Amino acid sequence: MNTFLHDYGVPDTDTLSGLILMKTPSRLTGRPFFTSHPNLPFYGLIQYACAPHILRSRNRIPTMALKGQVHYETRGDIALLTVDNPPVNPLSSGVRQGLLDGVEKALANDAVKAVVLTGANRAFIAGADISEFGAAATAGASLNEALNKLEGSSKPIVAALNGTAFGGGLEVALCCDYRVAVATAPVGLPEVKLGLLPGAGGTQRLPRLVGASRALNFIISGEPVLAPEAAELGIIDRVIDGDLVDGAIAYAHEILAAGGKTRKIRNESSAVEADRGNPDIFAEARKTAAATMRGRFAPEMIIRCVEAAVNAGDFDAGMKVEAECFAQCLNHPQRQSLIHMFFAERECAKIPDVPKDTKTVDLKSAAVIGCGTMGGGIAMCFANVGIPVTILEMEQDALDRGMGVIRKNYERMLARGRITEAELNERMALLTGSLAYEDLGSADVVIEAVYENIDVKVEVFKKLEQVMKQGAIIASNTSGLDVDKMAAATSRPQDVIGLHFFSPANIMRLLEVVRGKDSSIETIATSMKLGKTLNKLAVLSGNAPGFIGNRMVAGYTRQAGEVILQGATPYQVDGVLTQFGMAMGPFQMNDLVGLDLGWRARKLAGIDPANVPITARVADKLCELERFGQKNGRGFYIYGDNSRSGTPDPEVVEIVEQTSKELGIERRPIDDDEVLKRCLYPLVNEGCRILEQGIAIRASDIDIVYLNGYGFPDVTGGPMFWAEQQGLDNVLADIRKFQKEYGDAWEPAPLLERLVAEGKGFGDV
Ligand code: 3H9
Repeated sequence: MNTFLHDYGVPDTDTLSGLILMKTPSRLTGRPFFTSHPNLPFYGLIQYACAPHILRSRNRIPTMALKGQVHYETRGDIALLTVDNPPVNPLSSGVRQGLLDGVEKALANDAVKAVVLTGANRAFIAGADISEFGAAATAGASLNEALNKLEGSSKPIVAALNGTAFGGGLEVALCCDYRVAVATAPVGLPEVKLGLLPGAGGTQRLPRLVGASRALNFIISGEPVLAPEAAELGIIDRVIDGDLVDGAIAYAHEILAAGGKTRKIRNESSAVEADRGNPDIFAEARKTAAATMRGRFAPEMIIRCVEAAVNAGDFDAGMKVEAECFAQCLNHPQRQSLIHMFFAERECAKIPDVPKDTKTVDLKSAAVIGCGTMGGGIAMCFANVGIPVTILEMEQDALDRGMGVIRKNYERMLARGRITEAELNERMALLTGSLAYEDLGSADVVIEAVYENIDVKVEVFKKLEQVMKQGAIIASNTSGLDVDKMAAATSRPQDVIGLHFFSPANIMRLLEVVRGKDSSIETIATSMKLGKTLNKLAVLSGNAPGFIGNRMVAGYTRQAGEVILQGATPYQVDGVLTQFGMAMGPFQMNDLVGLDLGWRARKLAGIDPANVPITARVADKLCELERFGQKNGRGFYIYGDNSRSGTPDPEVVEIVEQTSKELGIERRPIDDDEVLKRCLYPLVNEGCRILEQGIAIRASDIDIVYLNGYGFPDVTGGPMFWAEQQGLDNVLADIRKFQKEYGDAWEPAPLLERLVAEGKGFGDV
């Protein structure tokens, strides 16, 4: 019997028993990833889903011990059950068993008339225990048994949501008769973000409660709402002011006073009956899913489940469809990638030599140098979270221009309804412009975002050294320059760090935190915490040219440049990569960033056109024709008025063909498979070097960088995870082939060779 399916009560269907269980050796380790123990098949599945080092670090050793508990006490005629499984109360084995035991105990006690179920810690219940997916068999009740016990109770049960009620947590609440919550409790069914669906009855009970259309929006978006909005939707019966448990007990007494009726959602059918015979609801949901979740597998499964809730006839028939669709999601590679990303996001906050309890500074004020695209965006990040920020420019004109752009950005957000006018005014009031370095001195953190040139930056650091108060963090928003050189311009290198924001800084979630050789652990810990405060995903990188992201992307763009000279067109390359799932192709990216940046830098440096790298020749020619990219409406693509999606231009293809001819390169058809491999494998090869040199702490950190900073598709789990799924041996074989054909730029990374030779994966590094 499959452990996860058993624990969560999903039937072990044929589809499931043929799951990944006995399929192929693990791409991660090269070893078979199933075990011979009859109770352990899913241990293999999770090995497939997560990098092994993550598994090891999470110490998921097979154990029969129950995890988590549910406390039982009585308060008068009410039994109070409190889920306790820190930090976020997932439905681990002990919780499932505790729920079952608690309800049984309450039912057996004649003095108990009703039950209140709540959570200790900061959550009600955060859902199924994701770390149990595929872990060892656990003793105790399955989720199904626990839920049946709750739903079968003859005494009313009130779920009292003290905090997060997500996924299986909300599904537990939906098996209770009534639901109350504190106003701050987030309520949601985020399974879709993990490539799953609410598989504990959520797809069947929610439509019965709120109707199919609302349920579909709620489940497909995966976005949580706060309790007051959940109450408006009809999910929560009452929002409680004051003490939650007291309020819930009072609510239970009201129910008892009114006759003590139970209310089982499974028996409510009016909402779904009203939706029956209305296929538009599902057509609309499919349209939304296609627009917002392109290429995702789970949304269609969700729609089928809700269709079943409406049309299947009875509740149990709908539950059967849900179980089958859940199993398909569980079995899907997208689920593996997305769960890999879930753990990877949490792992990247963990830095081996920076203990969790390292002292950090509370950053209450900030300064930014430069009010251009990057500086302005970074200043907005601070203002968005209520931190006052002083912005320094050299000239009043530049300052006015920069502040104007920030205001325009906020006005655009206002027009789209993303902020209110009051918020716009509050945020603008947090921004102070200045032309004098002295005005920055009292800030807790300063980030320079000046021109990307090491000499310019060193000069800025010398000035900062003079004005910044002791203990302030002095940071550079460099995208790849030497942080140690900047630190050496000060007498306090321990306070210096790189904070590489990605453009547009106020939107992009990634923040590369770059530790210099002397950055103190306090500076590192404070900077990682700052990332969280600014709602960024902070990844620590070592100080090496290009850090993690830009160092890897160099090979990617170089290959894209090469394949178009050898026979592909920019539009073929972009098409292949967007088809793979990238947010945009390399030439679309060039147009977005601006082709003129490199061209101007080369001109400034006086580089002879004959010495310009061949892969930059086409872009330089386009610049000579004043085609700078999106900024002036023409680059590799032509952009209509204010349009961000360009149309291909035959003139560009002619320029590419002409350039091949000038360089004596014979053009030939290059198939899509080769285009894809030639663009993506340099990421993997360089990623291996970055890992081996300790610039990234773990392979999954590289995945995080690529997903959040470079538009790599999340359903692939990032370039390193994706490479393991292709088989590192296959990747290496292709890289060796390319080395023979295209030279030593393709020399395999030693780490890649070693892992393949030893049959290991990145988790073994
Ligand atoms: C599901 O429910 C399926 C069912 O429908 C069907 C079943 C048949 N399990 O994020 P944080 C860990 S699918 C296990 O840093 P925050 C997390 O790894 C599930 N562990 O805190 C971390 O561990 P560590 C649907 C979990 O306050 C620690 O808790 N539910 C789980 O920023 C703290 O997490 C979801 O998708 C879990 N479910 O955010 C909810 N959740 O310290 C997923 C967290 O060792 N979770 N952990 O690194 C979240 O969205 C956020 O964690 C939450 C707290 C909002 C709860």
